[in-house]
Amino acid sequence: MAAPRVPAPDPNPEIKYTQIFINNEFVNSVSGKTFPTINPATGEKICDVQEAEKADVDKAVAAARAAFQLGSPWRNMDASQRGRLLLKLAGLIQRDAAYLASLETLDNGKPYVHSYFADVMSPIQNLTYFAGWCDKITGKTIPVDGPYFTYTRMEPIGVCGGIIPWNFPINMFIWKVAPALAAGNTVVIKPAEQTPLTALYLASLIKEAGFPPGVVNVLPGYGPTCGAHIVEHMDVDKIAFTGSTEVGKIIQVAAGKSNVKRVSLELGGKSPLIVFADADLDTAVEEAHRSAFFNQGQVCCAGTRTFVQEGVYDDFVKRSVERAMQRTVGDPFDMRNEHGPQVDKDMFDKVIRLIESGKNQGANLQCGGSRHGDKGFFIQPTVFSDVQDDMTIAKEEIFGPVMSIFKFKDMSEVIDRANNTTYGLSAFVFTKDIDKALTIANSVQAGTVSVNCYKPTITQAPFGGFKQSGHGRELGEYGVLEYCEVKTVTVKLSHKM
Ligand code: TXE
Repeated sequence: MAAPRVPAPDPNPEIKYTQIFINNEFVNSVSGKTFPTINPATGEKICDVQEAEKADVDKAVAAARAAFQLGSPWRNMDASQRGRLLLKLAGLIQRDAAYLASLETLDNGKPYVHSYFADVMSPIQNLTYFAGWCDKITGKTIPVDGPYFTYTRMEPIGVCGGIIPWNFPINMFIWKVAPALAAGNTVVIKPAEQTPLTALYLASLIKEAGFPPGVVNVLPGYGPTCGAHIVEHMDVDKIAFTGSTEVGKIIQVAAGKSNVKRVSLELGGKSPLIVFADADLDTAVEEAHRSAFFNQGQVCCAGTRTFVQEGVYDDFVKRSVERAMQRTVGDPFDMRNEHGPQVDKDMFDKVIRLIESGKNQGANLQCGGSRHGDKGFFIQPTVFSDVQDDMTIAKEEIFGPVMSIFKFKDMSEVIDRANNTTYGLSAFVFTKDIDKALTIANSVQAGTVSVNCYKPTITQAPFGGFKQSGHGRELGEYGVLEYCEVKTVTVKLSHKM
């Protein structure tokens, strides 16, 4: 199959929208405050964006509530028409694919080709998938005792708050908005403060697609102010959050303290990637590399603990180091580069601190280990071997381009060690033996398991965490059901029938 053609990037995309989006209008913040967004490849400011705080959240929630009232254009709309609007939005994203991918690369720093596929093509697929759900979210009839007719209705929950991170800004936006709208909810969404620009452009496309005012509202701002107020708001019915476990815990408490709003959390991970000695080593090395370094390692389901069986350990380390050293790092608009900067200075500092801890605690630094270049937030692809389970890099989520390789002897040992973490998002196993593959698949505490591939997220299949990686599921049928309330209706009949 021929590789899909990627349109050329625009390294200087015009910044069209920097205001808050409420009721299908772009407006300034009530306080008049703004905040800067930075180009991670240079460390320079791109522009200032209006900063939403409590008063802006109140306005947005009121707009979303009004749009959700019974009798509103949105509530009266046929489900099939909701699907057509989602498809229209997908078409507009496709029309502006090169622009959106360029804007994302500018704001987030990820290589343009990755912006194009992971943050434009993938969201289009998601929208198309969830568009199909709109008129297929059905209830049941239930054979109850006595002269009654009982059925269930799947109803929208109401005003849904979305709080999203910066690692896949467009994708995360669509993961929250598409299933919420498919189920008939309205949305107030806060993009991450590091990457507000594509969310604001998407807002303009939502208006252009024809969604009624108030159905989607976009609030750029900071977590402890804007985000926290969405979470504690008494008129928000559900929060869907992707981000750190630390903030996930705060959100769950705040939801409970306010109005017991529904919560779904997709948090961090420390996922094991297990390579048995009988694995196809070429595949295992390449997929382990992709799993550790894709998106500069800023992936919640990255395989950040690479367990390799002793017979192939040295060979695997050697080949993984060669592959990491070939990784092309630099200007994310240059389509030859596979690797860009970390998203901001805080994340850069965190990753460097964790790399230093690996060096200090005795892990064997095979390559990388420092910053790349002299501007922006680039870090060299880094490989540590001889990593021990009690080292900080074995326990903390690094969220950077660091592969940590551990040695193991046998099945029961590797299962225990794989599960010895507070997280439980994904796991990966490489072996030619179906018995070993399924033993691992059934034993690891993880929401998704990939066998002989790195495939943690699939549009049609549920994704989410065990343990402190969160709860609730996104994508697939489970993803849309997270945005529904089940109502049971019972009708008294004159006699049993
Ligand atoms: O996350 P935060 P940060 C992990 C990863 C990373 C670490 C910190 O290990 O290094 O988290 O990243 C908003 N109330 N992940 O600081 O703070 C915030 O504005 C409400 C894994 O970026 O959790 C942003 O929109 N909202 C992860 C979002 O939460 C709050 C992706 C995420 O920010 C808030 C990102 C508050 N009190 C980081 N505080 C994944 N699961 O993919 C912050 N926010």
